[in-house]
Amino acid sequence: MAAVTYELIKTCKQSGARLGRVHTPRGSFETPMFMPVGTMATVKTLSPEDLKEVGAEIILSNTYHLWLRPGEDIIRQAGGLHKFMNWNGPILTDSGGFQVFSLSNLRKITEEGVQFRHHLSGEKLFLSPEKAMQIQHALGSDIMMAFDECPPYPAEYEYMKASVERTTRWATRCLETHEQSGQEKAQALFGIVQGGEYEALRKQSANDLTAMDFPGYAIGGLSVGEPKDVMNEVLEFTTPLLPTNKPRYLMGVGSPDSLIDGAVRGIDMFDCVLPTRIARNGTCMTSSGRLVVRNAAYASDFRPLDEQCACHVCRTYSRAYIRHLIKCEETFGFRLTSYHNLYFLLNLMKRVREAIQEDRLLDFRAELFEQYG
Ligand code: PRF
Ligand code: ZN
Repeated sequence: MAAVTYELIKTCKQSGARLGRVHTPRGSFETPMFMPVGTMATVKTLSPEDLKEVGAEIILSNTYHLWLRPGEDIIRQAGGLHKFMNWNGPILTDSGGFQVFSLSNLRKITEEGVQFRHHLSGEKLFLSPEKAMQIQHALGSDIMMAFDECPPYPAEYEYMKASVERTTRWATRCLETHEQSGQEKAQALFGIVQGGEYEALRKQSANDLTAMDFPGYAIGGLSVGEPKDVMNEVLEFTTPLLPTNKPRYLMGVGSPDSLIDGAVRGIDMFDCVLPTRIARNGTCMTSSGRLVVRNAAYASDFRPLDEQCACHVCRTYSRAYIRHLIKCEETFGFRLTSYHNLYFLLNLMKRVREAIQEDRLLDFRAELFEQYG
């Protein structure tokens, strides 16, 4: 039995979205699900207890950052990432592929891997499929991601084709490293479908990766600057290429509208820094759209961030108070907005699951878009 399995509960008759359950060695969660991002082994400003309170059931962390600091040996010595950070629920780790491309300078891609310079110190570093797997084995995440290349948008067809083929060869090397590690019952490895906006390349990527029988598949290379309708179109022709008995994960997507649009196209898992990142610059997700609580308009507004939200922050603190804290750069202010934004998104996913259960996800989508603006 694989470390991670997927159970399809039902398909929404109105939208085609899937209600399911993912089983991991550290518990199960219902899908569609959003994963908060804990890059540095912390979801910024929040404790594991807060994460449980806002409804997080699985979190994401990053191979790239934890490899550089504190280094995977220290996390191995701690007994793995779960113990190190005191989060006992499932953890998914990204492979570092994407972070190398988005953060580092002067990278050079070869068949062997990626050579690059540290985004802060300038130190010369090298990441390969084997290295990315060794680090993820040391971290002990429940779901590990294959090492891939996420090309920029737009990329020429010929470049994308060569890149997709290399990403597939890298996935084979990740799988071989995983099979030799003896960790197959404890940790699952997901493949990542690439191919940009090119249908033929998504097809090639999905066919080659599904032949390798990963326990789950991600769709990478989206939300990299392409228009929204391009992303939706790519999802429309890509998810049908993936097996129905495995989870599908759309990487790096987390705006409320995109979560629903992804679910409608058969996506089960999402992650994004968006809710926590915008929280730290004073922007809140609410049922009537984004609210920039740091704006002067809220200086003496004693209503909650979102009058329809039942979270602890909305039941306790005012816009005026939170605006004051954020204007003063008080860390408590960032904590309050982060808490609310994650509660808001995780609650949205819960409502999406209820709507799927009741075959009315398109109605729910219309209502939400109407209100959200
Ligand atoms: N690959 C990996 N991580 C990612 C992406 C990807 O393509 C994306 C794309 N939005 C986000 N995170 N490994
Ligand atoms: Zn709230």
